[in-house]
Amino acid sequence: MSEEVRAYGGGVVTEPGRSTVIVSSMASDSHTWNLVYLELLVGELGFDVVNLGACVPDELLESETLSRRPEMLVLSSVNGHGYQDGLRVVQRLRSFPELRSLPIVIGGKLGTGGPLSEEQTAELLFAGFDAVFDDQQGAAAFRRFAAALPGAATVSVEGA
Ligand code: B12
Repeated sequence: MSEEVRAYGGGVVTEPGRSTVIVSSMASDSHTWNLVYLELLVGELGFDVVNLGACVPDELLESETLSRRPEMLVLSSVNGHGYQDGLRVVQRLRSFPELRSLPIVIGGKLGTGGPLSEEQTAELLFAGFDAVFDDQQGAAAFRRFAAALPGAATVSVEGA
């Protein structure tokens, strides 16, 4: 039987047989519409989406990711602390052997001084992210990345 639960800042939408993607904020960030946007975008690509909501403690992010074994973890931050939160969180996640090969990406407004520098982006990648989607890039690069995952539906991402 399929399950469908939607809640403000913490929705779960599942259908049998589809791969799951976790969308989440990090501990410092209370913004929520970015997460709603991502939930819809990732859902359009054919995934079930678990939206953990805003201000997610590191421990909850770890336990949800370990127990749900998603196809991808998408982190979003827009409050300017995404660079610091992301560095901490991805290193913690990658310390679990089960999560070493999980695709983990981050996007949004990640720094307080506009777009991240090349050095900051490289640091996030070196710390364990598979991709960094700072706001300047728009959604097209992210859609291409997600659409290439094995569980994605066959959808056109041209012009996204
Ligand atoms: C509404 C809002 C709030 C509300 C949030 C309510 C809620 N329930 O969400 C409240 C009042 C709580 C709030 C608080 C704060 N806010 Co505020 N907020 C906004 C505002 C006006 C709109 C955000 C929004 O909902 N946008 C709509 C969603 C759909 O779009 P989005 O968030 O921009 O996300 C887009 C992209 O970033 C991208 N994206 C995001 N994540 C990801 C991830 C991936 C993987 C990808 C591909 C793309 C992606 O896609 C989205 C769609 O295009 C913005 C300014 C603005 N006009 O954008 C400031 C803004 C985000 N806030 C800001 C700040 C500074 C704060 C506070 C720190 C203010 C303060 N001093 O207290 C606090 C932080 C609280 C916290 N602990 O996080 C700054 C952040 C600046 C920065 N990054 O350097 C902004 C940009 C305002 C500004 N120009 O200074 N805020």
